[in-house]
Amino acid sequence: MTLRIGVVGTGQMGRYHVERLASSVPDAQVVAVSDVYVEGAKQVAEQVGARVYSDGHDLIGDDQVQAVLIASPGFTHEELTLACLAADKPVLCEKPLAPTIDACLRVLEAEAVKPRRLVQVGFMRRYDDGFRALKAAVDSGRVGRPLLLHCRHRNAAVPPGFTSDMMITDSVVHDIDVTRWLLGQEIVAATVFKARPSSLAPEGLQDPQMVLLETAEGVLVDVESFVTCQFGYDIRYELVGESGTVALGEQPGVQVRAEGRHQGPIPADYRERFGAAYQRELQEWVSGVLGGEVVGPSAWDGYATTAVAEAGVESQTKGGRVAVELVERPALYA
Ligand code: ISE
Repeated sequence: MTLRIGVVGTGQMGRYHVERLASSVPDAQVVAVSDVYVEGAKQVAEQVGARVYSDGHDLIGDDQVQAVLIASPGFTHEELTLACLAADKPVLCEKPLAPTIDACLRVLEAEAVKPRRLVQVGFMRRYDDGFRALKAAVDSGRVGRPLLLHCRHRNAAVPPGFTSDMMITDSVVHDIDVTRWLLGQEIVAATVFKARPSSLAPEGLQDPQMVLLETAEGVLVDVESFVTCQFGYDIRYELVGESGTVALGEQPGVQVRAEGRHQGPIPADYRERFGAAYQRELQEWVSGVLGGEVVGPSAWDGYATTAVAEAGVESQTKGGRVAVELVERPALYA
């Protein structure tokens, strides 16, 4: 059985997903693509023999499209996801589910009345071998009850137009998701601290920042967000439990991370670091949809992370600790 997929958005991420679906997800066929920049969509469509639309809604309405992957900019996610729900089509929406809490809640409300889940949010770290090994080690109880989690999230550079609040909503949002998934707890507060800005960051970008998250059971999580670190894509985690630690991304011996991105085993960006995870994310989504089940990160996960990110942005602008209050979790996401 083959799943016929329509991909909305053929920018960097959309193209990347189309190529992967076409080359390495055997049960998937990309039958349609759309982008407001139609010329770009045409180029992508030609590579895989797909139909082209300029409007994502037309793609969603195409009878040939059985499931939709949304990789257009975040501000379009809400209306496109709602359109997929209205058409009863499974949808894999790149993060964020939507940029505001209210928009996420509208998606939750629309999905919560359905008999089964249709929405999956693209938090790909959950599909990475290393992150799965980290979770397995924590769940095994080998290091005891989790107390602290240290996260390092460094990007070599960011595209033009990347703003200080996007460091939370586009970047730290992954660490928010990993925290909730790894610990199985919601986050109840966020505080953002601004470091002395790097002279190598673009004018006006507050880089780096330190984000302190507090979970419902009192685990403290610090996230370093440094998006112009120059040397490469450097993702590290260390969980501190009552009787030990589990680390991801560290290697034995002293590691000097400097002197150019090509030195040492440091990936250049998230596509290189998480290539296998993206691959598994797509494969498991396609197999799940074909089997009638969507089990990956849910609209609830999308809502909860946006709620924490919004608290982070409020702390960033107004200062101080901002509490997070979630609505009651609908039964569909129990
Ligand atoms: C991307 O999703 C990532 O994985 C990166 O870590 C993040 O910093 C980047 O801005 C994202 O778009």
